[in-house]
Amino acid sequence: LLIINGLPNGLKHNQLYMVFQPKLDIESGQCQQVEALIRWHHEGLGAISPNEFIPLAEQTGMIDLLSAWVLDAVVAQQAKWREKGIYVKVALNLSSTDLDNPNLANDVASKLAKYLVPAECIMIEITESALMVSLEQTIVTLNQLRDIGVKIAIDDFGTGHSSLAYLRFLPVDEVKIDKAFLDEFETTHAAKQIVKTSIELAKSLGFEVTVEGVESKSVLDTLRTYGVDTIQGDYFAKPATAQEFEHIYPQLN
Ligand code: G
Ligand code: G
Ligand code: MN
Ligand code: NA
Repeated sequence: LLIINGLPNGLKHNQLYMVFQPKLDIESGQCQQVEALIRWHHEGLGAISPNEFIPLAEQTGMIDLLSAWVLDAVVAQQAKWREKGIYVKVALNLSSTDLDNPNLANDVASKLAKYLVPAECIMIEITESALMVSLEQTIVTLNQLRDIGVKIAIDDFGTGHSSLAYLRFLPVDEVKIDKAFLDEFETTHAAKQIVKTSIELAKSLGFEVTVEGVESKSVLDTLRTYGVDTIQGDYFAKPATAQEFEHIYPQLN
């Protein structure tokens, strides 16, 4: 918990920054989107994983501060890239607390206006479990975001308890199959079947499908036969700083 008390100071002293992992179109291999992921290089402790500090930020209420910073950083970066002729959508991760905030859609709209970035350039990834918290406000917020033109992706799909049958009533554009299934993909028949049938059902219900955690060519080749739209994983590209991404971007197009 002590770590999280250092967050405001960390933000002030530029210890936090975003990295970007390409999401590639499986047909063309082109990078039309990236996922923005936060990193914290703590002055005393070195790199702290978001797996550690995001839950703490949520518990302490500091997530508001953090997510506001992420939103600003992502949209500002988006504007810089557009000036340089790099046109990629950026997906950012928000937590359930953010979706419970009745001002979120307004905050997003103001940020887009501030940096003159079109709403279609931004996607919001929310976990399945976030959907289950405070459902009423969450649905209101999601609909407001869709009205603005922001796309919504369900992250870590398959780990929570939502079903695709239920998701089709929500303003959801994309489903991201959880990495956990990919870890077992080649060793466990069940994991493979879950991925395969989730993709088929999601596609037939009209969702875009991303598979993340792709680490090998053999997995990629199998996924091609499943009809996935977008793939993300270390096999193609690891999360990169904005500057690194600008260097690899031409090779991904
Ligand atoms: O990038 P990495 O694998 O270390 O991310 C670990 C977890 O932290 C993932 O579940 C990811 O969704 C989450 N995460 C990464 N960046 C952000 C962020 O900016 N905001 C939120 N809320 N979660 C993030
Ligand atoms: O929970 P969420 O989907 O937001 O988490 C995304 C995280 O997954 C990112 O931090 C990213 O670093 C990680 N990730 C994406 N692809 C791979 C991969 O192929 N291998 C591993 N080990 N991690 C990955
Ligand atoms: Mn994500
Ligand atoms: Na995920």
